[in-house]
Amino acid sequence: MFATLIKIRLHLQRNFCFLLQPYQIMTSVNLEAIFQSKIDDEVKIEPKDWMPDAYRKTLIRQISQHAHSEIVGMLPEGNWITRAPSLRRKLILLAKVQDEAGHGLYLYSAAETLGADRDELVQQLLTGKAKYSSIFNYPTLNWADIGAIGWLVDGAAITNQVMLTRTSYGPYARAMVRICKEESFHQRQGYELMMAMSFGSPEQKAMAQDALNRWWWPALMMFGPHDSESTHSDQASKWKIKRKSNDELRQNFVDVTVPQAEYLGLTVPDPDLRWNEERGHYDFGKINWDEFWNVVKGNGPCNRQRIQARTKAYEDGAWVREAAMAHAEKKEQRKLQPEAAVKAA
Ligand code: FAQ
Repeated sequence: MFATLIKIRLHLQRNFCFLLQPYQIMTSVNLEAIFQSKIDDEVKIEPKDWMPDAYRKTLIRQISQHAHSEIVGMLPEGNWITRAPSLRRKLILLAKVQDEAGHGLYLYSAAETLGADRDELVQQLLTGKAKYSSIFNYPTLNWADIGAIGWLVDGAAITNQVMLTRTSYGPYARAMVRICKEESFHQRQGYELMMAMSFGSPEQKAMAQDALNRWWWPALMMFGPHDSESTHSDQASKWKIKRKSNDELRQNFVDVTVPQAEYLGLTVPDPDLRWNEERGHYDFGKINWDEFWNVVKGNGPCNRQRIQARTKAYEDGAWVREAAMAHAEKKEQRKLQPEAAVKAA
């Protein structure tokens, strides 16, 4: 009965708060309760809604890390655009890498709706203050790596991001709908490339196997630490930012991907991998968490190279930002003083 009364009160406050008299100032406890009730009722949180500072901070952290991952993620594949073996493959790869840039753009924009300053976020990436996905610190050594990235890395990304289309923050959820559609194309092009290699010559098949050997474990690490070690998961789940845990998503990915490797005739590099009839899932071996944390802390095979490349891109792009600012200023002036602007021109 008491719970029902509270629910009714929250409903009235949430939907009819404009009727409240000015003297009825809501306490932060009230605001938090209204916020949580919206989350519980699957109502999306929008930029102008009240939200706890910690929710805003968590989202800015996660969305900006995600945006950084997208634009750093352009580098390992971008490296192969000039060396793609045919015009068809070059076009596909070019389009995919451009898509990743677009994903970065939507995500930085989503972070800006939370009051984050985009330039500050980029500075955090370039100075090593902000994280980005560990996976992009591994090198692309042969052409089959491009297939393995599409198949495994985009495959892991979709597994995680389909959940994020239902995340509680509206702009992030909506950005993820489009991103997932594109990632799904990326995953298919990667698998199609792996099929061409695996069903090709013995040398091509060996390249595909080598790529799988090197990308399998880093792909499993993309889902983050075990649930027991995950610092943000509990709170992120209460706020429905996350709807599945790191380990649940990792297991989903393994269950879906192992039969795909079997179809290709490739061997997953894990001697402990076997189907567990009782659990209805694959059991798999231990992840090397020392390697994971080492990469996350900046000591992976390509961390320095990646940040150097992003820093160069940022510096080389300074004139574009300056020109855009000057153009925006001119437009603003024209709006304020249309006649003076015409005379000056
Ligand atoms: N790498 O408490 P949790 C893509 C950090 S996009 C580096 O479990 P959370 C598309 C974590 O930040 C791939 N750091 O954290 C593409 C936290 O550190 P902090 C990126 C990691 O946030 C394809 C600490 O460990 N996707 O691939 C990693 O609840 C091909 C504790 O971890 C997203 O960003 C990692 N793998 O869960 C592009 C999706 N894992 O911040 C180009 C959105 C964890 O306290 C080519 N993000 N950490 O200093 C998420 O879903 C979550 O942030 C997780 C981590 C699941 C990544």
